[in-house]
Amino acid sequence: MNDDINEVTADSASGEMLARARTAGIDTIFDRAERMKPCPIGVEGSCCRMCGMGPCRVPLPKSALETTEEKGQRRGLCGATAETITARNFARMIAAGSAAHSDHARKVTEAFLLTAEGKAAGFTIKDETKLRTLALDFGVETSNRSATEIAQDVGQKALIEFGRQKGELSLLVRAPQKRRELWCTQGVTPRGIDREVVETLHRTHMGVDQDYESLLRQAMRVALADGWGGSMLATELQDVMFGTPAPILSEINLGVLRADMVNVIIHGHEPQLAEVMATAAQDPTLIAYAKEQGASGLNLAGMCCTANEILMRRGVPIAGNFLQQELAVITGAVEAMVVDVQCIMQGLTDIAGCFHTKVITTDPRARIQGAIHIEYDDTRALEVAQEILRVAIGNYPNRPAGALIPPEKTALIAGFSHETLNYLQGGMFRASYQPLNENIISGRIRGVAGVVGCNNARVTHDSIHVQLVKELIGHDVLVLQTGCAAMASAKAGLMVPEAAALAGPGLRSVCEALGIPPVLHLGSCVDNARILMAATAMVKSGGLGSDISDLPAAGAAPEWMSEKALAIGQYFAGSGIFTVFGVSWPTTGSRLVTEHLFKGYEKLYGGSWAFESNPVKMAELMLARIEAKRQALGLDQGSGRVLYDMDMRRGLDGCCGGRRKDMHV
Ligand code: SF4
Ligand code: MSK
Repeated sequence: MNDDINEVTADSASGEMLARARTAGIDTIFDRAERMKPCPIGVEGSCCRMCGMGPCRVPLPKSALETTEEKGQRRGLCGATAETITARNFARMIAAGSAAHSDHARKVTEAFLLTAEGKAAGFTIKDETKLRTLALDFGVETSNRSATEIAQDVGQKALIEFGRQKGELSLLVRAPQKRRELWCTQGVTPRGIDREVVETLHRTHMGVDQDYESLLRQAMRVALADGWGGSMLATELQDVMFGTPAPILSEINLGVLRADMVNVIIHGHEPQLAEVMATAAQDPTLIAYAKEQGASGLNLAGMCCTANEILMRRGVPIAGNFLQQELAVITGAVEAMVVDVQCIMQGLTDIAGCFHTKVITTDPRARIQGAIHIEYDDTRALEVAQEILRVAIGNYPNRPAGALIPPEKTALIAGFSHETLNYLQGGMFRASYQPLNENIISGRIRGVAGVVGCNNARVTHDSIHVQLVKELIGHDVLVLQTGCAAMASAKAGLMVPEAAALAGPGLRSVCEALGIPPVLHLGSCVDNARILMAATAMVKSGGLGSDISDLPAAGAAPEWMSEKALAIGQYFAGSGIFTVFGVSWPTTGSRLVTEHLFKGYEKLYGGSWAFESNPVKMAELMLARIEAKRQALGLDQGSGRVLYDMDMRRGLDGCCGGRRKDMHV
């Protein structure tokens, strides 16, 4: 067991709870990670379990790699090569990640339709402007029609996206024209979301697609169906129903739990139940019941991406990110851990058994042995939320005497949706990405980075995230974040305007002028679609090329663990963004497959993958990419860092020696 807790987690609150667990002899994911090392064959993607003749293991030989691989000597029983096996495993992980995001989107679409039909009590259309914009993308008539009429048509059209058999997904229309043409040329334009997932599973079945380049092409198609399909739909419909996020102040870390209140943590991904629970937690009858039980009130806190959803729209505080779920229970101060889908550790129920915490599952797709199940239903959402809260309140008297809540909590500002970024830069009448582009052109901001993804118990919790993000902002790169990555930065104090002091001089001056942090929280895992929208808006604003791949931008998931993160990285790459992952890389079992993803994709898509576990080197890779793109755009050739006003912008075509011909496209 690693006695140096600083090597296990960079977060002191987590460290305190881990020490408490170890003193009490409670096993956590951190202990299991030390006892059980990853399978060396599985970690490189060299184990095939696609049929009953396997598993076939084709590990990378320590020597004579190229000779062995090129001769195709590493084969499974059926003759499948190491390349086929590795590419199939990779494609399946991406299909699973895409399926998770997209099944989330399906549930949201169903709730949206019920809302439009007036059958989901408690939900309304909160952002009619966004609804009307979405309607245009779906070709839904909006003039002289009520919001509910439009919403019904939008909901029906959205549902069709999942089962579409031919043609292409509707929201691809949002991507830059050049990118859409490239997808078409490469044969990766996604059709229906479900179709791409099913086809990926079919192609990776024993004895079907046995050409690694073809498999990796389908892996791209299914990932694009996630990014520009499932995830984008989820984000858009959630915003319409629950409100488009705007900057909001809140707090994060285990210190948001309250010693004197009934603590309820809501954990998972889908926002519907969390939204109504946030409403129900204000119910005077329930607060009175909590007081009857000896508490001073009800305290709702979030965890993982459900947390991000209700943080972004309601400012509900966050108790922690992925690796803190067990640690929250170990405080002994959590009456109920309410979960829906994705990233919920089965180990929770074991730990809850050591305390009084009730783990409550709410989704029929995600049952856990040892948990209480109270099923959520859109048609009786408030009723279910109230029932759950009553169970939690009734559990308060069972809280053990020795509950220990670490004091750490940090302020953060969240709520930076694509629309907010637009508004912040120009106000209501001149909302635009133009100022951001101009700051990039002038060199005050060198570029933009999306740092996303999970925690991973194989590396020091939060440490890689925070080091990477500090490096990037220190080099004047504006950082956009989602998921558990955003929470790591928030806990480290990087999501308040004062964090601009850690940024390079150019980025600092922009943050100070706008009053924003140098690290912006864009939301949950599905909200990576907001990053795609922001990148597209930058292209369409002009001056930075004609495609996402022209932008001085890069992506990273330094502590990834989920298959969803791989799907995100893949659609980033397919959208033209250079993307670096840390921890471990799942195709090292095949040099050819890895090379295709790291170099071949660059030629095919103008975006590619890279792997680097060291955060400083990871930042160097991203910065090198950003600088290379700046050079390709002809930036930094002379005039120094200046902010352009309107007159200067008008004169740009004539004064830059033709190096910015694309300014007004
Ligand atoms: Fe082995 Fe081929 Fe079956 Fe995979 S599909 S387990 S390589 S026999
Ligand atoms: S919750 S997918 S651990 S980001 Fe979206 Fe965090 Fe990764 Fe789950």
